[in-house]
Amino acid sequence: MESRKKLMHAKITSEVLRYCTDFFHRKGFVQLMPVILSPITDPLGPDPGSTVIKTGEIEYLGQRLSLTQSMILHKQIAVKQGIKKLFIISPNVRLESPARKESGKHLFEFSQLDFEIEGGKREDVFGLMEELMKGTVEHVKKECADELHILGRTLPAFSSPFSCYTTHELEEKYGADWETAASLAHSAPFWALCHRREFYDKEDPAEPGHYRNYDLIYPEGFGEALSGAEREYEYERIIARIGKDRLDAGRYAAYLELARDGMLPSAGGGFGIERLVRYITGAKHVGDVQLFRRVPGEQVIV
Ligand code: ASN
Repeated sequence: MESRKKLMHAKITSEVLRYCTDFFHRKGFVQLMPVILSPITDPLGPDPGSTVIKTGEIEYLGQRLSLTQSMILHKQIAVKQGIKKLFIISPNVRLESPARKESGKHLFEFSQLDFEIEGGKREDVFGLMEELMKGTVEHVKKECADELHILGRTLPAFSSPFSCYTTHELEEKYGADWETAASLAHSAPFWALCHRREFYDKEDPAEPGHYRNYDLIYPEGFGEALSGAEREYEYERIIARIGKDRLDAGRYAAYLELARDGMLPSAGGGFGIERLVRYITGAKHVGDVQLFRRVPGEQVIV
């Protein structure tokens, strides 16, 4: 059964990739190639909830290069270079603590579908993602009906718009660690707004201390699907945020050089392909849907 399951997960992953890729092409997005090594990558923090123990790095011909943690900074640069709507399916390496082994949703290597829209607003991302989620689930139900049946997974049809809460409301109702409890209390995906996060997520100019960002959360306990935001794009704001986060500005020199005369306003987000497949298949652990498992705390076999 285990090897049969692996084949079913591989087929469903393939259908998810096919649907998502076609969807973004249909909507006029340009598909970019991923970057794997760069002097700059997403700092992934400061985030009190983060358990990434270090950024993967190599030294090559005298340059220190990081393994991509997400394509966010390159997405902003691509928008500045004139690509108005873009997406990338990119490998992300996040060297998570072994304590994440049992979370069911953490991997130290996964594929993220990352997208960005020049001049985009939060609402543009909501509309796009809700259509994509519904479409992907319908597509897999149609193309992989036998697999879903054998896996014992029934997926409800859900309707737009998805429910929307601020993280302040969620914390009040479910406690500081709201994600799993709120996810368990829902049967359809929902949006969680306003997190204190990385420097590239826009702080609301009308309400300092509040952020123009969002997470999409899967229901039934599956937790976070996507994170994204409207972006900080003005040089002074970017510098101020990097300073506030006590990041080493020198590490972002190439990005800051490009940002000096301003990035362009944009919004976007990214979601893990494996987490989407886990939600669709109802797998216990996100590593179960990978053909080559990358679960923190587990030995890598191949
Ligand atoms: N992909 C996310 C974004 O676009 C960033 C991340 O994965 N940390 O905001």
